[in-house]
Amino acid sequence: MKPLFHLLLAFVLALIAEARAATRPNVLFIVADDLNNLLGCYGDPLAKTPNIDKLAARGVRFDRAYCSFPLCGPSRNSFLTGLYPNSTGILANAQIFRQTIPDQLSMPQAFRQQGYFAARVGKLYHYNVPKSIGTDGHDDPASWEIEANPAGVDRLEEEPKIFSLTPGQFGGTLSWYASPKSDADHTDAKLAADAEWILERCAKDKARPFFLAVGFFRPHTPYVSPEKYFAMHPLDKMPAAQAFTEDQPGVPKAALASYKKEQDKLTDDLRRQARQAYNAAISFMDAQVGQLIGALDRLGLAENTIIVFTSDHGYHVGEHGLWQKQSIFEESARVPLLMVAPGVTSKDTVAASPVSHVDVFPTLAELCGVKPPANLQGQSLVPILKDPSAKGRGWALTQVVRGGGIKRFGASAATGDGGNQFFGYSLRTPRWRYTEWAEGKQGRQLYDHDADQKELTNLADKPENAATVATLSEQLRAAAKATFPANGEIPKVQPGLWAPTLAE
Ligand SMILES: [Ca+2]
Repeated sequence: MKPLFHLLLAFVLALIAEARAATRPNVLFIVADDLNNLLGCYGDPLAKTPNIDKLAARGVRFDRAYCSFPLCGPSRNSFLTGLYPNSTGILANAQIFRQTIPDQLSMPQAFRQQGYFAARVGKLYHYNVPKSIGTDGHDDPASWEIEANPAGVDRLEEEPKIFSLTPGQFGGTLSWYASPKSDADHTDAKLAADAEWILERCAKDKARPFFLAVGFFRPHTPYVSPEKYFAMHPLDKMPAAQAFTEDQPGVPKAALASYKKEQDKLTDDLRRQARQAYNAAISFMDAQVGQLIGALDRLGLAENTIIVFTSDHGYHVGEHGLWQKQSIFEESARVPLLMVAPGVTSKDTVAASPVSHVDVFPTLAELCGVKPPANLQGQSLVPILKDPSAKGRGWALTQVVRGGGIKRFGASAATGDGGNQFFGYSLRTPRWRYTEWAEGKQGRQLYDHDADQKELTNLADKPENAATVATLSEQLRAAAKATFPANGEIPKVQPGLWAPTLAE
């Protein structure tokens, strides 16, 4: 009798474990690199993004979602830990929070520790693009059980053919190439294929729910994609004069400090080409999102899988005379954010209240019954997912570092020996964007989004706005103060802690 009883007990326990696993939803977390909101579902008339648009229609599209810092490394360390950069201590690229707050649980690590299978395909923490493609980048091994780092022809063969504003440089410089090779030859398609391979195995073995994070490298420079995506965006349809520099006299110098001298080389023709290549890279990445969601549907996983799609930060394509990232104007601070949560979200809904990347971790934790670390700084978006008209916190804060030269700021900011460096903080409410540089000592900006969505008229110094500025300034300072850890100190990079070294 005894062995039979034990057998029966084991059987019942296995059934209970399986039932519990089945009730916990999977997570498919998709991040694009340097993608702004120039997408069909966000109303861009030039975008060709049918797959991302279809994904948006499956759930909630957050219309006002913002990164916490418009640069890869600081932003990714922030949303993967659910802490603002002032609490991760990561204010520059090429670092990982294990060097500053080594005991902090990352989002995928928390899921892992509580029964999830966590896997990474491509860029989740910081990578040097394109040089680190095919490596682990500045990854956190504790976050994942499996990592996949495929590299395609864009990294391995085509670099000598890429046009660049500064020849030979691709990662931080506007650069592009229409490749004669197929989708399948390129890195992002290989990522989608690897992710599909993992999904196939997850579909066969449902003992544990999964947290699959897929980080595409496009549309980050170099804008390399197959020729057919360039053909989808004819050059003569691309805007030439994208630089709206009329507003520059009314703007603090720090607001425009992400400007790069090499961008003076841009002619109208080159601006058209750059925009074509950026749009093409988005369309190529969109096709890979389609592959991924198609696999989820084909494998019968969609009904129990939460899907999140976002980008690490926004991106300028000429607004205010700026290109790329590291500004805290709307185009650089704003990110796409789509969430589909079966049984929670309704189809084709839009949430208008401002939300932040730091809200993603508490949201997924609540949806999946995962206990998050006690020091998370965001809000759960579950009430907004259920009712997209819900207000939530009602604002989002984005931060950037200035001073000491934008190229060099990273190293010293991270070690905390600030020098001449100062912060810019920008607060977004439903109506206003309000920005303070060095607590106002280096300037302020106020934009009324009800009247000026392109942020062309700085209202901060107009006497009639004094009361609005005072209210927003108080709100911004309280929000900024709450981005620090309890002891008020930005954690410093500690020598000897995990510091990934890469071949290049
Ligand atoms: Ca990025």
